[in-house]
Amino acid sequence: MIRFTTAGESHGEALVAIVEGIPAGLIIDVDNINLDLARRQKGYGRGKRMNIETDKVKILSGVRRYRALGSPIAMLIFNKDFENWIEIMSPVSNESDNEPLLRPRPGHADLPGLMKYGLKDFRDILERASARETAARTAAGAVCKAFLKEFGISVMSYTSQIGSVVVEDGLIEDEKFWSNVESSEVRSPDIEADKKMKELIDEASLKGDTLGGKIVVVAKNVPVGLGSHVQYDLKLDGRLAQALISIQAVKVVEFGYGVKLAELFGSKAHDEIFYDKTKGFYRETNRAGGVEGGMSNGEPIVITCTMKPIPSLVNSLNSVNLKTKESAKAEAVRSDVCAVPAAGGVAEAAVAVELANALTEKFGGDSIEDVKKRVNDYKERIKFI
Ligand code: EPS
Repeated sequence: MIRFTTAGESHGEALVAIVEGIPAGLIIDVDNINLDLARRQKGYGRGKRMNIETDKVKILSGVRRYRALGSPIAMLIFNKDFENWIEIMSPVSNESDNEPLLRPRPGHADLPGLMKYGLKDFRDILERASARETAARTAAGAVCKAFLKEFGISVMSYTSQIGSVVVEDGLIEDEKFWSNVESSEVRSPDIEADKKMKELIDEASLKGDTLGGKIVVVAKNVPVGLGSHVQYDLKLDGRLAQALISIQAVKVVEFGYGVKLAELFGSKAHDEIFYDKTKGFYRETNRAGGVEGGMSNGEPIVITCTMKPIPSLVNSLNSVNLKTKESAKAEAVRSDVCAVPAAGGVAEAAVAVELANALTEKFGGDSIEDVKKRVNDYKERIKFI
């Protein structure tokens, strides 16, 4: 089983990720993890915090001489900004004379968190609720991506919508498509859309407003049969959906045609099955998005995530002062105008962890060579059933 946990507050000293279950022998390349962290920091519409941080991981355990030991891999990402917050965030002193945050932001964890945990200053909630935590998830995901790569499985993402600007076609088999994505500041495959998205982000920024959008995550070369139809919590789509919807601001997760399926006749909603002597079973469409009956079906897994506009607005929404109970504008805290491009890398990480977990569930873990052998045997068995 591959699983991970994270710790850390946005302006605390560091973020922590602990990944368990990575088979021994897997090569762990810190530079690759750092590349994913850098991708997460980029994106048109990011806030000023990203000028302060240069996220890099320090591996504390579970790796020796570049190879996983099979023991928990603990990783640390220092928050450079901590030095500006030592007084406010110190776990060992009470010297700060900072006023508590009292005007909760609608759409954020501030108010429900404060009520649930019986606290008085909603900084105690926002620090952990912040999307800063996704840096730790990205590090965990990068380790899982390295594991998946051993089996030829790749996980990529692109931005398909920001505000009202929509990218129509996802030519996911086209290499140019992906190189456009990686060179676009909004991770759009379409140069025209890239321009319009940036204009819209500028407009939102000028108005003190924010923007959401859609990300498409694509996992290729996933073997048939990850996940299972036999129990609700084994279904691969259910597990992927949970991992993705837990990303800050993600409100909708769709597989393949997703919500569009509601308007179609059944005859146009599924992927008919064909057989060819050399290819074996194949499909001409991928409306299911690579998952049928809670199992991967060998087609690319295609998932669209909708992200709401970030609820930290410079031009704040109406709220209430927790002390006086009078109407007041919500606290305006530093934030991003649009984090959709950054969220692509986070969504890749979430998918990578779930796929890596499902892979070890089916084929076992412990040693990377053992897993490879079992995957190859299985692929041989199902080749021409
Ligand atoms: C983020 C760091 C945060 C925010 C953002 C994401 O840094 P700071 O609060 O110091 O500006 O920029 O978090 C949010 C959007 C949010 O609502 O919490 C990051 O590292 O991604």
